[in-house]
This record gives sequence, C-alpha cells and structure tokens, in this order.
Amino acid sequence: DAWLRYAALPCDVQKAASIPAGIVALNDTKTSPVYTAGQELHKGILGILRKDLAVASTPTNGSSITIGTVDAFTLTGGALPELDLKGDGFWLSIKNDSVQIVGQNERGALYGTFQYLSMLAQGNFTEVAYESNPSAPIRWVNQWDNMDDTGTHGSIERGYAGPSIFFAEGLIVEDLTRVSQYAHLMASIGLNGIIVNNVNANVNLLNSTNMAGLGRIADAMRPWGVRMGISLNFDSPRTLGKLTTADPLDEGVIQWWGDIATDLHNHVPDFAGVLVKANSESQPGPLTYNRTLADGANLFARAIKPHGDAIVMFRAFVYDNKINQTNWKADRANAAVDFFRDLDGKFDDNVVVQIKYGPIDFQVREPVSPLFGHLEQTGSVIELQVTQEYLGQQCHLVYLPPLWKTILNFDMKVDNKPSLVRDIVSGERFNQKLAGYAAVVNVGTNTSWLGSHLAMSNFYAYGRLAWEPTSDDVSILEDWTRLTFGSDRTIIDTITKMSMESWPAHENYTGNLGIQSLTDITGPHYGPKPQSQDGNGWGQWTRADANSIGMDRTVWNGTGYSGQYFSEVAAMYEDVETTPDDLLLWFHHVPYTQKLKSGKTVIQHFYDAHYDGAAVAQTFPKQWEAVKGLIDTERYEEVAFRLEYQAGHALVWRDAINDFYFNMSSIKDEQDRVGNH
Ligand code: GCW
Repeated sequence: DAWLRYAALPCDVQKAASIPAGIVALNDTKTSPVYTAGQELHKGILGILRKDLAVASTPTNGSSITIGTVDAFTLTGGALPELDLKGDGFWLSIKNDSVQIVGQNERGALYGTFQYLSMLAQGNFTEVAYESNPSAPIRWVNQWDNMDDTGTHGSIERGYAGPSIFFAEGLIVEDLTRVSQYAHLMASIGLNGIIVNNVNANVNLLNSTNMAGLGRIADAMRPWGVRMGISLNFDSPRTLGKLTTADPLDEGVIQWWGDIATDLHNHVPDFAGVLVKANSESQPGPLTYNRTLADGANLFARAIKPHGDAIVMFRAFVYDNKINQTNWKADRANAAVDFFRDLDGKFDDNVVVQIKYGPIDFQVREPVSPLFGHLEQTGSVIELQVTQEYLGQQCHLVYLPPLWKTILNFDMKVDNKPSLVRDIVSGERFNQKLAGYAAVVNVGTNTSWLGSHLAMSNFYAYGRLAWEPTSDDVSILEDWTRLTFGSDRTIIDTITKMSMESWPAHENYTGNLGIQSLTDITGPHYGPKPQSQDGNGWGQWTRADANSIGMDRTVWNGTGYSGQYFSEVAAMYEDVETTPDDLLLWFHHVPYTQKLKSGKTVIQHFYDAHYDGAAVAQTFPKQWEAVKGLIDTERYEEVAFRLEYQAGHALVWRDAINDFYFNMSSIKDEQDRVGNH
C-alpha cells in the first residue's frame, strides 16, 4: 500500500475528530473514478478513524461527504462558488458537517478525495475551502518493462525491484491485481497516464493476443483514472507486418499503422497515446529512410488522430552513440537541439516532444537541456527518472526532488523574458495546450514496489511536483513520511535530515563540478568506474589527462554547446568566470590547479568533496538508529541494511575516484589522505 496505509490514528485523536455521517458518490458505475473515490473514502475512513460510513450514490438527508463532477453536483442542486477549474482540477471544501469534493471531471473528483484522505491520515482536520488545478495536463509514468519473448519473467531495463508486474514470457500476465494497485498509487498523487512497455520496444506487443491483453491492462487502471499507452518500435511494419520498408511516407506503411491504431482503439477506447524512441542508440527511425523526425512523429499522429484525443510523445533522446573523441568539437550534448530546433512548427498538433532534463542522460548534475525553450510551437514534456539508474539504483538513499526542482526552477530566459522550465512544461510560457511530465518509474513485483522503502518518497514526490512544481520538497517529504511511517517527530526529522543531505552527498562522492556520474557507463551504470567515460563513442567524456580535465563546450574554443542557450544564459556558461562551480567541468576544460570560486583548486575540491560526501553517508546508519522501535522491525531492518551498504559503498566510491585522479594528475592531497589508505 506504500503511502496509502490508512493506519488508525491514536484513539484520542479519533474520538475528537468530527466528520460527516455518510458518503455520497454521485456515480454508481463501477468503472467510474467517482465510484472508486466513494469506495476509497469508505476504506480510508474505516482505517484511519474506525468509522464505517455508508456510501450512497444520491444525496441523503444527513450530513455527508459528497463526491462528484461539477456537472453531477449542480444537477443534484448543490451550490458552488465561482470556480476556475482546469482539466483534472478539483474543489475541496471541508466543514464539520459537510464536505464537498467536486472535480472538473471524474478524475478530478478522485484526486480531491485522495487529498482529503491524505489530510485525515495525517490527523489534519482543518476546515478548508479551495480549488486545486494540476500544473500541466500530461502527468505520466513510463515503465521500461520488457516483453521477454520466452523463458524469462518480464525483466525491466534499469528496474531494481524484480520482474515486471505487466509482462511475462512474451505475454501480458493473467493476474493484474498489482497493476490496479499501481494505478491506485498513481491516482493518489495525481498521475493520469502510463506507458507500460520499454521504449526499446518489442514488436510482439502488437500481436493479437497482446492487443487483447492491453485491453485488460486498461480495464484494470481505468477505475483509477489512469489511461494507458504503449511504446512503439519504428520498424514494426517490416518486422511484424512483413512489409519491405518502414518509411513513414510510404502508403503501405501509413495504412499498416492506421490498422494498428484502429485495432488498439477497439481494445482500448480511451487509449492515451504512444511513446516513440527513434534513431537513438542504433534504433531505427525516420532518418534511416531519409525522412525527418517530424515525418516520423506525424506518421503516428495521423494514425491515431481519428480515435479520440490520444497523443504521440516523441522522444528527443536522439543521438549517435558512435561519435569520435579525437574530434575536439564532437559533442553528444549538442544532439537534441541540433536535431529538433528546426522542426518546431512541423509537428502535428497531437505531438509532444519528451525531453530528458539534461542533454546527456539522468546524471547527478547536468545543466538543463537547452531544447527547453527552442520549441515554441510544439508542447514539451520533461522526462525525469524515479528509478535511480545513475544514482545508486535504489541501494543508495538519494532524495531527488532537490535535483528536479533545480531543473524546474531554472530560467532559460528565452528572448530575454522569464522562462522557467516549469512554466515551459506547464504549457504556459509558449501557450501550449499539451505539455507536462513523464517519469521513468520502473516499479517491479517487489512488495516495496521500488525495491527500497525510502526510494518511494521519490515516486510520491514526483506526482506531487507534477501537480504543483512550486511545492516545497521538505513538506512533500514530511507528508510522505507521516503517511508511510506515522507522525512521530523523531521519524519525520530523521528521514528529512538524511534525505535532504542525500543528493549533495551523492554528488560529492560520485562526480562533482559537473563532471557527471563517474560510473560504469558502458556496463550497468553502477559503482565507480571513471576510466569508462572516455575512449568510446558514447560521448559522456571527461577528457581527463595528466594536466587537465573537463569538456570544452564553449563557442569560442569548444563544441559550441553553450551557444545553444539563449543569450544571457549562453554568456554565463561561455565564460569560465561566470560558470557556477557545480557545472565548471561540464562547460570548460581546465587544469587541475584551476582555482574555483571557493578558493580551492579543482583537484583539491575533488579530494575534499569525496571525503565529505562519504562522511555524510557514514552518518546515515547511525541517524537511522534513532527510529528503532518507532517503526516496525521489518521496514526498520530493511532500510538499515541498505544504509549500511551505502555507507560502505560510499567509501569505495571515494577511494576509487580519488585514487584515479591522484594517479592521473600526480598532485598530492593537501591533507595527505589520498593514496595512503
Ligand atoms: O538512460 C539510458 C539507459 C537505457 C535507456 C536509454 C533511453 C531504455 O541506459 O537503458 O533505454 O537511456 O532512455 O532510451
């Protein structure tokens, strides 16, 4: 149940709580989110307050909690103040004898219900009356679940919590209980869509058995207001359809995708859309046929257009993974803008471009992808990662909202006007109807969902931030902690302190000054392996040698990447003096003896930061001991185990990285720690 435990409040709090006598959910169709909301409220109140309220579907005489859409509510004679509700938004009014939860649509009513339940579960009985709207219409999850044709049980690319809850042995699993539980969690944090299969898509998802299976998945998630979509493989007309080409302008190909879309729509009438990874990491795509990426995206856009409001999420993660490091000007970071800038205005209106937050790949520190800001006529979706691919793979505690907020609050200053990333992905800055959020989550069959109890705060916070990106990361965390572990102040303070220390610590012991996550980039992306960054075509280079380190991404002498930003930001990054320390080596190639703004040299900062970061991780097991006896033993022990491991692994990281640069630079640590252990 994760944060939806609905644990009983202490008896005295239960007694003092005064809530209405019944529940009225203004829709009795079992698949409707309003019906679901009524049932959920019943269950939640029974758990939290031990009160068994009757649920009716038409207004009753007594005091009640009424849940419905604006339309249903007004039809029953209910009065509302003047509201300005956007899609999925809700009005919540809580008084002792009457609670109104009114959604702009059914989903909104469900979200309002979860908000009310979250307050009750935290022992908050304040009277309130307000409306709440999501920041953006698209608030999705991406799963990277594989079909695994035979023999294996639905593996998940970069998934760290066991096999898939959706697939096994090339098919969609029979028992979808976990799938509807997943939708339950998603709905509780305002998420409204999911792509269920890996972007590295298996064409067999489109065979007739699996089409029917997709219908079953959609049925399992629909009562929670979660719409389902899938990733497509660009080459499917050839590999599955046995056509001779997958050229997006070929009549036969157009027809083939049109038939697929019709078939999908027959099984899933409220189909959410398709996600497409094309011409990336050796995947096929429109460029293979000398067509543009927009031609590729529009192929799908036109196929699905006749069937409702489904959309195409076309990924901007298009790059060549075989670039040549001997070319000083080669730079993978340039790829997204190079490929997409000139396509603005060429995409159909049901296409959005899904952009990873940084130009490379979910690193511990990256500048904001400069592509945000270049698409004024096409909606942008930001791609975040809940699954901690480069950030300790859930074996390390890393609370991610501070990283995400750094990105979302960044001002791109497009045309010298305020252009915060969060206002671009809300659709506001460029007046886009379609825009928003996608996060790679990769839950698995592990009972903790992500394989780590504490990692779930990232999933929870993702939904909360997609709804309201200005929310405070500490209060989100405190809400999550109260819902997950209870309201004891020691628990809240312990988890908050460790979590807020975790990203800076991780950055310190893995890769600082914008050098990226110095992990094994040609292998599992886990553990230290600084030597793997350079000398290959992946372009996550550091260009470290005996004297100097960093990528020169300036316009005057480097790859030109800094020039992809708009003037004020471009000028800041172009100059070594004005580039913030935490991105220095992302933008500049400098001697190890270069002085930072802090006064330290680059190399001494490396040494110190690795010692500092590892020292913070050393405190985690001890900090956690404070909650012993305050939470159940099972979760206490499981978290303790992981934190102990992290403390040890942080030492491995520290020494591996420091030794590597000591050996390379031959510069001694001022404190004489490096090389002496
Ligand atoms: O982050 C990288 C991952 C790949 C992933 C790819 C992508 C699904 O290492 O595993 O593939 O990016 O985002 O497409």
